[in-house]
Amino acid sequence: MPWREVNFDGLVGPTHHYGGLAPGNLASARHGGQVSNPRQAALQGLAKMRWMLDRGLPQGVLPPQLRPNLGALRQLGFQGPPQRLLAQAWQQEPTLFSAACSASAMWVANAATVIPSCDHPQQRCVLIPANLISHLHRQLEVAATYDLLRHVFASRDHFQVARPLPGVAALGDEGAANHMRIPVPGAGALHVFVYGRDGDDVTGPRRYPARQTRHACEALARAGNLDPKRVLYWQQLPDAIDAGVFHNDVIALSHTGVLLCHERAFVDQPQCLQQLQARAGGKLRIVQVPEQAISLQRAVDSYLFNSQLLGPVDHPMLVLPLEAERDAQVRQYVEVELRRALRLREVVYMDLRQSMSNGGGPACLRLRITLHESELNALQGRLLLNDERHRQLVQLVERRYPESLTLEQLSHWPTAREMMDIVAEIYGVLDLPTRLLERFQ
Ligand code: SUG
Repeated sequence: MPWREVNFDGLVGPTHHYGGLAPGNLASARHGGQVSNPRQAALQGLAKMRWMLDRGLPQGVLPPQLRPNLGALRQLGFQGPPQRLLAQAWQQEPTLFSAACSASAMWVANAATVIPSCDHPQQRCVLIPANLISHLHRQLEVAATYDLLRHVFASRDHFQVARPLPGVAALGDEGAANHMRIPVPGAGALHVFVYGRDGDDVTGPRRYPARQTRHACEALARAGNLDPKRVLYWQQLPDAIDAGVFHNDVIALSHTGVLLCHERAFVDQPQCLQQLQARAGGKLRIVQVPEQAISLQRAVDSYLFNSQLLGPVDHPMLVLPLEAERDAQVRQYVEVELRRALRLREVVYMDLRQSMSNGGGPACLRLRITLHESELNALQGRLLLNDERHRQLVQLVERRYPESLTLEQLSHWPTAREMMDIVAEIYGVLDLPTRLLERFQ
């Protein structure tokens, strides 16, 4: 098989904390201010990567970004040597300080939109970093993500790393979390782009922000040179956004030949699904979870849809968060209905509670990139995991990551510097140049 789907998971950074920074993301709001455990957070993510390796699935890793982001604090007007800069920012603007310390780059499903070379007329894999303009702490990821992707996917023969879309509200883009690439067995792939807002449209959500726009989706499809006949644009149901569906991957997921979604995910859903099936020549398995079986609210609270469908198309595996198992109604639905409807060979519930408390489930933590064998060989850095590299990362985390962290601790320069050193060590393990860290200084 020359093309393979590789899951690149974001390694949780040592400054992982609960900033309460993301309105509309209910878990983030609920846990804001709690004490975090960065070590456990990173180990939980690494355990998911280990599970993938044990099943022979290719698994990559993307490093955390350097935090606290001193460069961003300077840009925000704080001055002086690091100890003064950090102390002032913490005392005067704790929310800005939290944003500059956020480990949110771990949710790499928001890092970029990816169009693999098998879908591209010139056989180029296109990566478009998301502009993440909806929140400061997320927007601060963008420049470094761009630099990282430019380094890792440097080969011009294989890859094109585009610039993020211009950072204006009309072009809000949150990456792969709002894009479903659905390969149709024997007939190429279809691309569904999901948006929450279309221009000045007044039919959008009332309580919470819509993060992705239709204009952004259209620009992404153009940038990826996609054949318009293979692209669909769907609007998120405003009620779903208001119920906490801040990204499409909180309410729908796809795999080769499969779409699984809640009944109340999209505007004009019956027509959307009909059109999709027609474009696929009737070859898709589309499973809708009815409101009566699992309410929208239950779906958001359990993160049922923020799962990963993996492996063989006939009998895939499903990776869900532990929260889905803990809800008896959801578990029952998975074990009976989904096992049958998706012909699942294995169901596993992963403890990712440290990330989940910030609204980041299994699917948020990974960016899917379908790569040709020759592209895999062209990657720079040691980002593809094997037993040895996985072990190195686990040991590093166990040796250096803090077990408990409050934001205030990061306002002390020695602690902040220690966190920055840890990230530099991770770059060493992954064979990434430290020049990629310079823009934070
Ligand atoms: O953007 N949480 C992230 C979670 C991203 C989940 N990603 C996907 N669904 N693909 C967000 O809302 C919370 C950070 C804090 O509150 O400290 C946060 O940014």
